Amino acid sequence: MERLFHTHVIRKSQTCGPMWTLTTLDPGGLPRPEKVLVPGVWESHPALRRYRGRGVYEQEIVCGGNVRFWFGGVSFRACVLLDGALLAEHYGAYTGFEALAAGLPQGRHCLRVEVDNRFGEDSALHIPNDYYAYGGIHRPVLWEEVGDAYITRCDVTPVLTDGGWTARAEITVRNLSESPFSGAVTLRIADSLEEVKVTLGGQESRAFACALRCGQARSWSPEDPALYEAEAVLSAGGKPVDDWIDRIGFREVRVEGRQILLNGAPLRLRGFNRHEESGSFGLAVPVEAMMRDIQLMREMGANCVRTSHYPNDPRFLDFCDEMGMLVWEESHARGLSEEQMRHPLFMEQVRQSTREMVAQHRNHPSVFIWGCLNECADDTAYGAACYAEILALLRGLDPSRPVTAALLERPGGRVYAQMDVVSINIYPKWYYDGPVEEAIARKRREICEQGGGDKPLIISEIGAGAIYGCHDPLGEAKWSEERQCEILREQITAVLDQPDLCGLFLWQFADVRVADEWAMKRPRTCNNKGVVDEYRRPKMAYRTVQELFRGR
Ligand code: ADA
Repeated sequence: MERLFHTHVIRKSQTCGPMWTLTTLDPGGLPRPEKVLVPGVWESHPALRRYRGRGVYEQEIVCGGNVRFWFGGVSFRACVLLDGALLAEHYGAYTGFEALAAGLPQGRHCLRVEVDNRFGEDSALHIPNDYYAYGGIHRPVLWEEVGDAYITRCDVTPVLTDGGWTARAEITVRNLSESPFSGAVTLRIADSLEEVKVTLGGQESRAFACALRCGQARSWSPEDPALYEAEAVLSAGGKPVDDWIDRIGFREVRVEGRQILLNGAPLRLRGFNRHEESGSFGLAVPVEAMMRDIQLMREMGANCVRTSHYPNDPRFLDFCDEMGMLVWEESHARGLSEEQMRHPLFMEQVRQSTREMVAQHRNHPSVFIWGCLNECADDTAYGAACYAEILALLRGLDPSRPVTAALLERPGGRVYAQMDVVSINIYPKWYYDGPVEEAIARKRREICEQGGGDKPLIISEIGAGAIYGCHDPLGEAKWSEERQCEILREQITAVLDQPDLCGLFLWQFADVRVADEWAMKRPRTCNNKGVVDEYRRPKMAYRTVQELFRGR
């Protein structure tokens, strides 16, 4: 399933069967086509552990009429063909996309997805980096039969007024036919219902607005994550023709002075950075493992997670909604210099990741803040202009959430004043010596000088490495579990002791594989700063974090 609940009752929607035929096209691939499981990354196949190249996935589907395929995530270039005709192309592993085939004759059709994870000139965001750029169809694929008019989106924003909650909605309807469409769309949330007339010209797509009073709705919060179904039904001539079901929660996020308020109460963040990766499954994290990750983080006393450094699987966000885990979600981009930001495709690829993230995930109540451009060149005029544009894009797409960006610890930052919440990544005791308090104080001074002193401040990364099973009873050797515990103790205590900080996201929840090009900086070709290793075996730091997080 693409989500953790049914998204359609009227529309015929199903997941493509799990077995696909994979043919690899480049050296180091498979000698002959093989059956593989989707979702999955090809690195899970023992023979393709280090394959970087092209792979063709094929499957036969019996369908007809207007068929809408939905790809939750393909890493990281995709080209979709049906019976040899091109339906869609997509760049970027971490957001979904549609491929539409209109007016198909009923019968067997060959769906072919050409996937490519080679680095190259056309890729500004997927580059050799401190996490792995996997290959494959790593999230579910759906196929749906739709009529000429169907719902493509339903955005719901909870608004708190004197009389309680109101749900403001925009429902986008698309008409595939050349002739005009006229009908109605109804939106139902709990006991409230609202109907809006829909008229569309030939081949037009448009959003229709409505507002539902949901005065009695319970608020969503980490302690009581109350969820509601929002069901939009499109009808023509009084008959239902399509539907769109999502889950929403009523909560308000606001910045006031140096605090982030959730339903009026200040947030104290104690959480983790987490890459979407799990042991031998790579980027195709099974749902069972997603849920367990949240349980592990919760058991350590965390109340939030940052989806570093890209949008995550919507099922992970569904779990967070359900379990009351707050989420910082960010669009894709990590650690790019000004030169890399000047890549001719850089901005367009970041804009696309940002637009798709907000369009696809805005209804998740757990997402309390949007982020972008982790550790890029915020210290140059050109870089700062890129930040300004993407922060403005985020605000324009969704004015209901604050925006931020996790910035590298270095002097000369120019974008603090442009963010609703200032966030910094710092590694005292790991990359350099000196007291943690001093590192924070130094950063604070700079932020104040650059116009960000009156804003909330989050330590978006702080942490230390340890190789699972590596011990030094004296606690002196870096990479030992003992030393990691010591450093994390100092870092966490220093941050949580400062009441005017909003809190921290530890770097990181679990060890992750990194690009081969990073191997000389990263033992085991992994980023080993996890509190658990890539198989979720707890390091000694698990208990340390638990003691410190739970004690607050
Ligand atoms: C940065 C970066 C992370 C990771 C981390 C580290 O802050 O944002 O992706 O690379 O450093 O481990 O050094």
